[in-house]
Amino acid sequence: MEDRSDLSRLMPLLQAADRVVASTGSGISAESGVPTFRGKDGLWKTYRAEELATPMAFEHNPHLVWEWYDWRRQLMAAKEPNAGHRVLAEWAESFPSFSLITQNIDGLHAKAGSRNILELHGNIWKLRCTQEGTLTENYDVPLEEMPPLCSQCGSLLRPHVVWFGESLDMDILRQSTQLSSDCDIMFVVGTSAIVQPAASLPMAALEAGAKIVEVNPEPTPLTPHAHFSFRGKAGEILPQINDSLKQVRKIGLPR
Ligand code: BJW
Repeated sequence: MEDRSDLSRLMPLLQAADRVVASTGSGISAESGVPTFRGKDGLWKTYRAEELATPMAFEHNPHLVWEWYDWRRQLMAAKEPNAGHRVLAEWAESFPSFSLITQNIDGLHAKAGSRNILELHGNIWKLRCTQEGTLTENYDVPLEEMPPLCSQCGSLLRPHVVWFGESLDMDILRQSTQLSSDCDIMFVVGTSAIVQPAASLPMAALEAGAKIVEVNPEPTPLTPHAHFSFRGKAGEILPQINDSLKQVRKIGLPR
């Protein structure tokens, strides 16, 4: 059986690839110290998602939900991107076309230097007026008023994130689906691959004939479908892949 973690098999594909997409989840930020959602140290081992990350929870108790987000903002503000984020930022210049799609709201890809990031689940550093829908960037930690109110109309602000049962931004989802269906290689990094519709993007890529490269210390529902499966941390595996790619570009593929 083929070794699905064989870098020498991946290199020719990567060297020839014109359109590369990376789709990331909370696992890529784990080495920066941002907790993932599920798993043994996941955020929701301590906080129940149904209580906090839903529109109903916010309607019922905005103060409690905002306390959770304010705590997470404080935690994230102090974190720095890691080697995994930095490789993906570098890849914008390494391929004819490179696109970055993330489920993360922490802003660490941007902090690493990535641009034009498709943020499927929003961004914790943006606040949205519940009345007018206007967006404001806000980096205050902790927030000055709790819960925060719109400076224009005085209505309640909410985090600009996508909660369970809410629709994703249609334009971002459309672009992400299009890029996934049009790529040669898709890297799927640090996601449990269970939350929809994000989990459907690699399947769209697969159906369109792309190669799937998964980077995750644990198996996921995507693993059986992936052409390559690197079982390890993003901050270690992505630099290894990047170093091999640079080597191959410099001295050519071994005969
Ligand atoms: C490492 C690592 C290292 C660790 N290196 N890797 C039944 C009822 C109601 C709804 C549904 C239903 N069935 C399906 C749905 C739809 C629902 C859904 O998918 N639910 C599933 C749980 C089944 N989806 C939605 O509701 C979405 N909207 C939607 O579908 O609208 C239409 C609709 C409406 C109503 C009904 C049905 C359809 C919206 C989803 C929004 C998700 N929002 C959150 C919160 C964002 C805000 C916030 O952060 O507070 O997004 S939930 C949470 O999960 C967050 C994440 O982006 C998302 C994905 O998590 P992720 O990133 O994969 O993290 P983990 O923890 O799951 O995995 C981490 C991975 O990293 C692990 O695999 C580790 O091994 C790995 N790892 N260290 C690399 N160093």
